[in-house]
Amino acid sequence: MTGNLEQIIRDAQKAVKEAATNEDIEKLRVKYSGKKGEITALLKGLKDLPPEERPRAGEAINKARTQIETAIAQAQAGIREKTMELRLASETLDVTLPAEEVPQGHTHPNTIALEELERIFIGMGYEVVEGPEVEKDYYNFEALNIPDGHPAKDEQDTFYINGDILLRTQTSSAQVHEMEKGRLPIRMISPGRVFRSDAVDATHSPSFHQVEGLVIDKGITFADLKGTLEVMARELFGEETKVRFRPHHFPFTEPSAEVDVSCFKCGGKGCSFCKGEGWIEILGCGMVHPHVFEMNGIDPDEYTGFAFGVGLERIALLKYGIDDMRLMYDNDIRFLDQF
Ligand code: 2U9
Repeated sequence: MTGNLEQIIRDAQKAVKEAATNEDIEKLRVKYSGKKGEITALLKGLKDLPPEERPRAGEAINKARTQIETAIAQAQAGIREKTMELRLASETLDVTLPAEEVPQGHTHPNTIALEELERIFIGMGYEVVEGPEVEKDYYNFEALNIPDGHPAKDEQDTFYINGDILLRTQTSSAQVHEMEKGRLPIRMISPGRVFRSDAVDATHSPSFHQVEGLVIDKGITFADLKGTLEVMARELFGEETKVRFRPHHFPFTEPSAEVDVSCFKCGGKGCSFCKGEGWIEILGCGMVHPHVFEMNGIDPDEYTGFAFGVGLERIALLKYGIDDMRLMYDNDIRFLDQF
């Protein structure tokens, strides 16, 4: 019996030593201490021994069981330790390696152009005031001297929501809200999205962005308008830029003008960019029409003012030499990545 036990212990210890995985160990535990295990069988066999031999045999078997179970527990601890070592080795971080590059977002060319315009006008003491995109006919047309039946109203293919509620066709509507507050003087720009029922092509979109400016104070003249837009043009397109005012007509300004800048590609000599003209049209402007003042409760004999409107996409396309406005709305990463 004792000889047999010693053999079992030796075999078990050898097998445990050779076991490489938790599964191997578990098999050995079952083999020796499981319900049908060798040690369990010996313990069950005690009852067949003469009663006087049972205590000694029982003690020997229990000692053997403890020895085998201790070997198993040690082997399990060893495997746990080895597994942890392998895991730590495989998860080791080299903190000196350069970090993986995370793709960065880019500022949209429209946003770059807007931020530049805001910087220029804030620098001249203007406030930036946004207004609602859904407007009443009054704020978009009537208060800007565009009554029902006026050709300018029919020309601007307006998206009507219902009755006299529409999607604004110009951000001047935000400036009417500001005039309505009755706080003068006003020095403001209104950037924002506008809507016109235009077919999409390289230079048109049913939704684009404007920045419109409005200055109202006592003694404001066309010279102030010219000086302001010259500063803007030089900041936007470079110190050498010249500005030209051509007479035009808008219902909300009188007199009105369209403004060209000298071509910043050829310096005004004429090239493919300015189509040989030497000049590039950038905006419309004028002195606020007396009717607009009267509609908004401002005395045109006491106050004068100027206004201008810039198409933001137009400025961005010109500045970055982009030849198709549709690129501005596609959100193609290959386009946006370049800014
Ligand atoms: C008030 C009175 C007058 C704003 C003005 C323009 C001229 C103009 C266009 C530029 C390109 C629109 O985006 S565009 O198609 N705008 O030419 N806008 S004067 O005049 C105002 C504004 C507010 C109270």
